[in-house]
Amino acid sequence: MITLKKAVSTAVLVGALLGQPVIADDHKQKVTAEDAAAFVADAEKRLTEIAEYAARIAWVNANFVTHDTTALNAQVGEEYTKLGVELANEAKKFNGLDLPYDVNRKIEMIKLGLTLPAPADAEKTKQLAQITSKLDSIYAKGKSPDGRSLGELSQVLRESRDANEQLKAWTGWREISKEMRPLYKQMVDIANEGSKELGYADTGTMWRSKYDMPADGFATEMDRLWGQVQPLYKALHCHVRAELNDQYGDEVVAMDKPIPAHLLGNMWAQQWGNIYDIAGPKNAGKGIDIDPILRQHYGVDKENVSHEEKEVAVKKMVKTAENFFSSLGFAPLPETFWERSLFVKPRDRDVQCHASAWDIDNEEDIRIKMCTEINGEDFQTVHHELGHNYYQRAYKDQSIFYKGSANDGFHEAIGDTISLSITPKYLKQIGLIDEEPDASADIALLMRSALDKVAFLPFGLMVDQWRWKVFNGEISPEEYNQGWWELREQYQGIEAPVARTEDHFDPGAKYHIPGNTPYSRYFLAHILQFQFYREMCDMAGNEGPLHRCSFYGNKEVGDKLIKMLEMGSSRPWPDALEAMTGSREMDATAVLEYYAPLKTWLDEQNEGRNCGW
Ligand code: X8Z
Ligand code: ZN
Repeated sequence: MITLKKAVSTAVLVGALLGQPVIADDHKQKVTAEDAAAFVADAEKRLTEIAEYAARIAWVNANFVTHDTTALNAQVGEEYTKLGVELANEAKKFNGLDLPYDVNRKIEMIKLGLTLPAPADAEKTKQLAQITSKLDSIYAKGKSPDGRSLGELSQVLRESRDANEQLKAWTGWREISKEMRPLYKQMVDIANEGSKELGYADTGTMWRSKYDMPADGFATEMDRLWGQVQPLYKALHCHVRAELNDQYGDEVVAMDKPIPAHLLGNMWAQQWGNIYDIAGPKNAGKGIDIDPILRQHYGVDKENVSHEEKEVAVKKMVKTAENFFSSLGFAPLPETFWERSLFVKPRDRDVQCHASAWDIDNEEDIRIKMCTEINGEDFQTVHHELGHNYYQRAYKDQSIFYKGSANDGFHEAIGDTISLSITPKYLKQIGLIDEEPDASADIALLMRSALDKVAFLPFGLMVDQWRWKVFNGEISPEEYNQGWWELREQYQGIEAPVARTEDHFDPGAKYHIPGNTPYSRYFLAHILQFQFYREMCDMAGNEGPLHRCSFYGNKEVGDKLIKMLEMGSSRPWPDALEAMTGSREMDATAVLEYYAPLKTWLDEQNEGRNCGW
């Protein structure tokens, strides 16, 4: 999450210049372009004032999840939504006026600013804020019936190879979200009412209107990109299922059915890198086993690591990520980043452990909040979060309306683009390994990466498919869970390991559902990061295979990246994409190029197998 959820999201969103619904204008009073400019200037001032205050409350709430901080968060959320709705309604009166570019773009941003608008009814606005705050806190405090945290349960999925143990962790976590169901339904109803008042058919339509194109066009765009990568996903799925079948037998993993969701090394089966030991190639060269290397490098390769030692190690790992950005020409992180961030799960209180990056004052006060572990997964996540922080700092001199990324997928892609450059060559350069494995390790390296990044694609797509259908009523509250599992099966080829009922609310066990963070951004980021990376590698003069390229230390590449980040959301996203890559279209061919050797290898392995589900 980019944070300031409620607060900064107004600034983060991109105006859908073409995607606006037609709103009848009764022009009772005559308004001019000057009025519009004055309105924008006033809105800018009011939003800036509340943003910092709301960010501080959200930060304290996420770092100390208690009854009182949750109440305070609801209160400021209510205030913020009220202002957002008031401004969005007022903005309508300028419809149809011929306005200068910036005034027009900012007005579109105001109309689209909120993630969950409330209707102009004080009681419902309050209710909505209380519900969303409560959902957040249920997730943050969630424990399985036997008292285990998400971190502990995730460790079982990551490390245990006992299907029963994994099943217990999987079902245990999903008990936390049962109580969310009635709240979620109420929230959907109120937000839809709010969206309708602003002129959108429903909240999902409003979400899809934030991409500088018509809402329908955006859904088609997502399908088009998915179509490009689907054959690669299907090949990976086929091979992984066969390997899981080898490990667990026909009883647990059938060769003609979707894969049971508890065996993929991750609570949501969204990234599968943790089952590399099972799914990795047996007959190809050896890759790099990064977890023990990191533990050794950061000094925690022993039993009984104290909290303090862990914090020191994590800060060093964050320093490594900072160093990559510095090598591209980004200024170092401010001292306050190190003083104010939360790096390790505290021992004595509830925090919102889901990793996030924050920009508290829209200037220099950037921070991360992570319950970091020293392992490959969090090594990547640290780069991901810093990508948000460097983006935030790059656009700090823009208007509050342009303090956001070109589209929300760009924000999610930057840190990941950097971490695609964590190649063996780079690891050797920074002293994590002594020798670079030769080309015989390529399939192993690509498989490790694909288990995370290719496996993620259909998950990245289905989460909002579900929400769009919930918001437009295609999935009714009586079918919340069934609808979720149908989409999981359709897109991912995954199934629940045990029967689920409408007593459960499995979507709620994924952070972004109670947190109301739109999810299409992550799907886009998984395409865009390869597009950016390919371009940056070309610039760096890479001549070898794409997946071996690292642009570490290349200031020319950094300069180009910084220029795009500085644009914030001042221009429609195709302009930013063009500035960076020369193309105005999102395009998955770089994903296909990156994994091409793996695809060939997978197709060989899959010969004679019955793929699909
Ligand atoms: O939520 C995140 C980041 C924070 S924006 C840690 N991610 C998605 C997830 O965890 O579900 C990154 C990848 C997808
Ligand atoms: Zn993120």
